[in-house]
Amino acid sequence: MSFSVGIVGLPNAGKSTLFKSLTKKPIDIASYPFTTISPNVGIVTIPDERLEKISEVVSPDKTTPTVVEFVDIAGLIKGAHKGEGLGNQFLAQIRECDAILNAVRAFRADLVEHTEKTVDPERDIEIIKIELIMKDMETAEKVSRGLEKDSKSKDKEIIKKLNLLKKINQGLGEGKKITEISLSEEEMFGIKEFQFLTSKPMIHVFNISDENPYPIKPGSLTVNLKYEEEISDLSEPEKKELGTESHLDQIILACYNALELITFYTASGKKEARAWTLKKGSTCPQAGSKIHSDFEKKFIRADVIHWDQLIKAGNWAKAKELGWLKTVGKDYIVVDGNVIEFKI
Ligand SMILES: Nc1nc2c(ncn2[C@@H]2O[C@H](COP(=O)(O)OP(=O)(O)O)[C@@H](O)[C@H]2O)c(=O)[nH]1
Ligand SMILES: [Mg+2]
Repeated sequence: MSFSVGIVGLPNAGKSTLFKSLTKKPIDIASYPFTTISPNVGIVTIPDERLEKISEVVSPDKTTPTVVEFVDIAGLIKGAHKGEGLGNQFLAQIRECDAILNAVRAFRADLVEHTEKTVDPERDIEIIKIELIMKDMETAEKVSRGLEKDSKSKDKEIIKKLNLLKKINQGLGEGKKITEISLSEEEMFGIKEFQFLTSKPMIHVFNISDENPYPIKPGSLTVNLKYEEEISDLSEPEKKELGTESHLDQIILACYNALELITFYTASGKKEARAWTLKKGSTCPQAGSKIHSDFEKKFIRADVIHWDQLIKAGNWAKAKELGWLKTVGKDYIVVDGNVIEFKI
C-alpha cells in the first residue's frame, strides 16, 4: 500500500500546475499495487540516492524505488464545508489522503484571478484552515449524535469516546487544528477511525514568482510552480546546461518526512534492489508485511545490514562472509536505511 498526499489550495493557487509537474516522470506502474487510477491521481517516485548506490554495487536486473500518490483536489473555496463550490465532494477526497499539501499563492499576476482579489498567503492559509476545521467540527458533532442515539446503555467505552469528541470539538471551536490540540497517544488512537482532516500532517508550499516576489517567512518551502512546469520536460543534462534545477524533490521529500515514513531496502538477490516505505517505529514483521501480507504471520527472523555497510562490503554474500549481517527477531524496530533479508 502506498501513502497519498492530497493537494489543496484556493483556485488558481497552482495545484494543477504542481500536480502536472510532479507526475510527468514516467513510472513502471506494474511494480505497485494501486487501488485508484483516475486523472487526478498520480504516482510519484521518491528520490533516493541510497537506492541508486545500492543498485550500483549489487547491479540487480531491476531497481524499484518507493512511491507516493498525489491527488489534485479541486474545489476548496471559502464556505466549502457548507457545500460551496464542489464542497463535500472534495472534502471526502481529502479524508482518503494521509497528508495534505497546501499550495499557497504567493505570485502576483494580474491576469490570473484570485477569488479573494489580492495576493495574501497568510490569509489564504487561514481560509483553508478554517474550512478544514469547520468540516471536522461537523464530523465530530455528527459522530457524537450517532453515538448518543445508539448508546441506550451507559457503555463506558462510548462515554469515553463522547468525552474525547467533546474535547476535540472544544479545541476546534477555539480555532485549533487537531494536530494543535494536546492529545495523549491513546486519544489520538481513539479518533483515528473518524479520519479528521486537521489530524493529518500538512505541508505548505508557497508558489512564488521570481520577479516582484511576495515576501515569505524564512524557512518556508517556496517554489515557482509555473517555472517547474516549464522545465519538467527537460532532461537532467539539459537542466544543467541551463544552470537550473528543479525543486520538486524538496517538496516530495517534505511530504515523506511529514508522514513520518522511513525507507528500508531489499537487495540480497540479483533480481531486484528495492526501496520500501514504512511508518517510523515499525517492527521487522510489519516491514515484512509491506512485501507480502503473509510475511507478518510467517516471520521467523531476518538478516539486517545498514545500507552503507552493504556498499562497503560490495554485495550480500561478501557482507555475510565478513560477519556484518545482524540476525534479528520479531521485536526488532527497523531503522531508516536498513537492508533486510526476511526468513520465513
Ligand atoms: N504567473 C504565474 N502564474 C502561475 C503560477 N502558477 C500557476 N500559474 C497560473 O495560474 C493559473 C492557475 O493555475 P492552476 O495550477 O491551474 O491552479 P489551480 O486552480 O490551483 O489548479 C494557470 O493559468 C497557471 O498557469 C506562477 O507561479 N506564476
Ligand atoms: Mg486545478
